[in-house]
Amino acid sequence: MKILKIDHLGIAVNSIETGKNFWTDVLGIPCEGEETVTEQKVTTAFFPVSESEVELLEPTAEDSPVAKYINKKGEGIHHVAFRVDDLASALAELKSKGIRLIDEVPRIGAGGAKIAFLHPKATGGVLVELCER
Ligand code: CMX
Repeated sequence: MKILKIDHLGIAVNSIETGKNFWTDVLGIPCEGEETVTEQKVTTAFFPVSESEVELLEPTAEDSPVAKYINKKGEGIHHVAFRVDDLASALAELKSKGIRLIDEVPRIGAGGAKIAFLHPKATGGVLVELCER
């Protein structure tokens, strides 16, 4: 598998409206747009920084994985996403190495990207997303 770059850092917030003030007003990074990903029960907002992005994640339901995370750990860094050249083959390789996958097959995330998550118990405590655009 080939990791191309850090695609984005996912940050869990209670409210994008409130949370984005730091990124836009203080750091001066314009918001590229918001999108609700119904399947993931989150609304996302992207803030491009050079070749990577910061992604704010606001839960849209109490049983959203992001709501569960905030309830347990509070707002903050939720996941790191790496861009790969071929997600399906990366997942096959990781599976063959015994890495616990949350998503065995790619699914569609924000911006139409193919995404898949690796379980934090298999990565040293970090929720890792792989994405292909
Ligand atoms: N980072 C690090 N550890 C995490 C974590 C995270 N984001 N989320 C959960 N964990 C840890 C928990 O702390 C817990 O550890 P302990 O057992 O040591 O306490 C363990 O993982 C299990 O967590 P849980 O609270 O019981 O939650 P679940 O097992 O029900 O779900 C997870 C955890 C990672 C499988 C689930 O959140 C998931 O499937 N995530 C992937 C999907 C996702 O996060 N979508 C939102 C983003 C969508 C997008 O970017 O588009």
